[in-house]
Amino acid sequence: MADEVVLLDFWPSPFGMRLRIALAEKGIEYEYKDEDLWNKSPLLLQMNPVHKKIPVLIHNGKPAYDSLIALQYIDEVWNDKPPLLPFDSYLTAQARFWADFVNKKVYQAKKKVRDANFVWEK
Ligand code: GS8
Repeated sequence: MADEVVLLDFWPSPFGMRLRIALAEKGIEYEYKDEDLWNKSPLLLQMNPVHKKIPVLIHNGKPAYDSLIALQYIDEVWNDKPPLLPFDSYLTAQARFWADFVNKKVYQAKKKVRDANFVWEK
């Protein structure tokens, strides 16, 4: 039976983009579902009941969430395709560091700008 893969996402999300790139790199076919984050679908609430956030990767009915965890899941499950992370442990550690840095610093900075209702044009 073919794998059933669904991605719950929101198109501008950098976290969703991670998984879209990973799925494309691995050549995995999937169904894309764009969520309205102001009116979350019952499927999102059911699949990610703890955080209620996108992205969620649903593989044969089972969810994997938090983009970095889902990324690792994709890499491990579709291991017949070239790996997403380097074999070298030091390079893998560096890649993980920068991914975590983006989560904690870059995204938070972007959120502060957005929340300050910054006006670009006057
Ligand atoms: C972050 C997901 C996230 O913030 C990950 O997957 O890496 N650490 C997580 N998702 C946001 C959309 S991206 O701006 C989200 O779902 N927000 C909805 C909410 O907070 O209710």
